[in-house]
Amino acid sequence: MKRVITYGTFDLLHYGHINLLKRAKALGDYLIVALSTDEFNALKNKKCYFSYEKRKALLEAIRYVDLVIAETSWEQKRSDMHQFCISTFVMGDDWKGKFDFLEEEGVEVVYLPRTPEISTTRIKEDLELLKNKE
Ligand code: C2G
Repeated sequence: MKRVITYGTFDLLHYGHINLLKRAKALGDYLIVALSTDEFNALKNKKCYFSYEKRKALLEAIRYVDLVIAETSWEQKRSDMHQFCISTFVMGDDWKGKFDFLEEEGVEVVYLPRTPEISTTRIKEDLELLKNKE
């Protein structure tokens, strides 16, 4: 059983997130998503539209996702690799190089190309423009 993990906020879930999760799952047999809590997002200076519970429910409905756990700190990754018997750690390549240290824990670190054009920020900005046009 090859277990894969990825981390993120996944607010206003969109096809860029789905593309990432689909490719991450294809790297193994079991995909865990460590979902940023509302409190951790405050540390990341991210204001979410959906609460943790709603973002969790959305992710759990995705066929590629096998388990959603909480991401509560920057420091939990090393221990997560062992606690969840992870083979492969995956992130979009906007994080390229930032988590290479996890190779010291015996896991493969993979950065996947981001899906261009789409982001939660872009969605919010475009909606704001639409609202101002009304
Ligand atoms: N992503 C992507 N393509 C996009 C948008 C996002 O591949 N167009 C990927 C990101 O690279 C990330 C994942 O989707 O791997 C989740 O994106 P965010 O929710 O923005 O995650 P982030 O806030 O970067 O949190 O400890 C790590 C952090 O929790 C990552």
